[in-house]
Amino acid sequence: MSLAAALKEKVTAVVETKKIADLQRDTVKQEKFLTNDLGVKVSDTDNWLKVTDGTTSGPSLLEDHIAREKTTRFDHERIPERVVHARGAGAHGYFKVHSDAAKKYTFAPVLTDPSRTTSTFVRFSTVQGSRGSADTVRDVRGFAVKFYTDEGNWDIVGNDIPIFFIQDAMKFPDIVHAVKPEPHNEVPTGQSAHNNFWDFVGLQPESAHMIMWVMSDRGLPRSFRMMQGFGVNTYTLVNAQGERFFVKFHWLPELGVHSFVWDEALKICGQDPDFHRKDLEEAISTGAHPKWHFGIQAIPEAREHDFDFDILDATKVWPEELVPLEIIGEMVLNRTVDEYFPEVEQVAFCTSHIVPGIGFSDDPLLQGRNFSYFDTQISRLGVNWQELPINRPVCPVMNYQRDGKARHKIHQGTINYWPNRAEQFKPVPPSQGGFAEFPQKVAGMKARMRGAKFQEHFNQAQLFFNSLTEYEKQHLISAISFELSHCDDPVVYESYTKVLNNIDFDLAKQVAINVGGIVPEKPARANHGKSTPTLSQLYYAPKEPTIKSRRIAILVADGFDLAQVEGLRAAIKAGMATSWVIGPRRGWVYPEGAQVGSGKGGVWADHHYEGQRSTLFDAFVIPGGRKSAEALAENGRTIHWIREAFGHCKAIGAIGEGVQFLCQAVMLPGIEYNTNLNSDEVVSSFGVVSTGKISASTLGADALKIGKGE
Ligand code: HDE
Repeated sequence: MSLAAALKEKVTAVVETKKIADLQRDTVKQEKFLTNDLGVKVSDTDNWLKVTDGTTSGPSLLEDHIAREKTTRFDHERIPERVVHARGAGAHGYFKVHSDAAKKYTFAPVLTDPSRTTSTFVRFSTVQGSRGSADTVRDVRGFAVKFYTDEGNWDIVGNDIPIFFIQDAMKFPDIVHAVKPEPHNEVPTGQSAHNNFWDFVGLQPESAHMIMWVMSDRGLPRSFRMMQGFGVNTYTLVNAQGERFFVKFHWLPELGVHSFVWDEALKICGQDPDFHRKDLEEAISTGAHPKWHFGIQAIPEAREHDFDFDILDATKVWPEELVPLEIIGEMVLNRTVDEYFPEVEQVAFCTSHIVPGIGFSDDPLLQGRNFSYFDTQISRLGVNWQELPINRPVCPVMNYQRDGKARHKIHQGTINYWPNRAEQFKPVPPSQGGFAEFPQKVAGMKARMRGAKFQEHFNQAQLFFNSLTEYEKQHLISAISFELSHCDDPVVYESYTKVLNNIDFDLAKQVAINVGGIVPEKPARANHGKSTPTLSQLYYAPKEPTIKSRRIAILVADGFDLAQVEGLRAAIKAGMATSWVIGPRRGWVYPEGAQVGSGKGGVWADHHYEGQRSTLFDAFVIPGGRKSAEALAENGRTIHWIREAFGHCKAIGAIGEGVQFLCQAVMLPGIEYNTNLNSDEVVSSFGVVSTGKISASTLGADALKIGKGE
């Protein structure tokens, strides 16, 4: 089914969750006629009311209330974009826990009742770019989840990276000003490659660990569906016995963690700036519903100080050897939005949205966030933003908060205060579900300070770098070199080399050489040599290789082998991937034996060779058919498709005469080809190849899967 057809079908799709049912209240049932905003039928929406002598048009009349309404509404269509995370995409889904295993940590039913299905809405985003910026830039990705629980809304406003740039919320305006476009010329868009950002992080070494992550392949996710998600901050859970635990929340993608190589990501920014947004829509609409496992790391209150880092410091991970990750549930996204603005643009997340059984910690970043999100929503959406359809809870809301701009609710009765003689909506004791703070003992002096363990910034940056594979390290070195090469102030790139020298001597040396910095003579600090497997993204490759939801291009010209193409498409469909025929024109392409232009007996090519680029697909197959292979070999653009895909380590398969074209295109005579694979085997081998994105030099011949003509 085409994407357009799949989206149409969704209009009548089954309502699955409470939130979707709730949204139906505001979903417009389409009528056949046009009205103004007040329901008066409109006879002409194309011509402003004018004075005319019957042949010429005279001045337009202010009196035209229909034209004025249309124009005024248009003039006010925009709201302020989010100050960060302006560019995003969203989808609906549901969350379930596998058992009541988390009861030892919390009494929150959303985390402990396996009979429940909780509606969720997720918004993914980039951080730096404005609303119209490209999807595939190097950046952190937002991963914000709203749970519409029966006890009220709970938000985990997280990222795809487990740590953050700064330790204290008071530094947030500074880091954001530094990374955003520079004030004098509003440059650059969607990039951190500029003087101000690297100046700031050079002077703020607490960001060193986060820089390692963003400059690694994590900064270039292949898809929102192939990213981990993290709550980042330290939250708390409280169980029925009143015991408290510090926790970190994790999302693990079913499809594994995968990234672009930098060259692909750069090109896609221009070739298809909406790549991630469309990828999410395509996967959900074609039935490959994105899924994440949900896990928690928990530390009992009594062990808070047992670690050599502060567990409330958001620039540190909790290594899984020290604090194991327990998988307790899963989330599936199964519905695209109906309309972007009321759902994705108006959704408002707040870290302060929690439900009984879940609590905050003294993490100084979280404490500031708890103030900032509510505040920012007032500026974006007005004080009654909680009433917007996408934000309102699925359980009753009853209180004495009233009025304000754009109030929707109408309360009956004479009372809008508490206490009142009628005892309307009474406070609920904790034993009956009322929220109560954990009775935490607090003593101390007021001071602007950070804890002693907050002063150490490089141990975990080193741990991360040491844990990467060789090719991941190379990618990271190239990324920092790219960024610092875009900084033209020597003070900036020279000082960042000094920061890197605290992490790894070779890393610092290589970057300094690449960007014209001062090459260090000795390490500023010894490398502790420790590593841990869970930090490399290769660790998250799916246990069973899969091609699910991958985009596979079949490159043909007239004269291709029809049986092979049909076999390939069936095998691709069976693996829940999508196949795309790329041909000399969009329209019918004819197999061996058929007359070109006869209008039947061919396959429909989805795109012309110039209509797409290799970067937009995960794998490629060239079927047999002598004439088809010869025509492909004579075309510069199709040769480029294959060479570029090979350079990006994509899986490439060929069958029959297609093998000859492939060998010619990549011009690598030393490669040993496996010529004994049939269509099914070629397609299933793609899963193996696509589990790790590694550089061409290290992957080499494995990227080529070549089959015989079956
Ligand atoms: Fe945010 N952040 N943030 N942030 N953040 C916003 O809220 C803020 C931080 C994150 O899809 C804003 O609604 C402060 C960490 C996501 O709608 C704002 C601090 C993490 C989103 C804000 C942080 C995030 C935001 C802007 C430091 C990862 C997009 C618009 C103390 C855990 C949510 C808005 C969406 C958005 C403030 C740091 C994630 C201004 C003060 C750490 C995913 O309120």
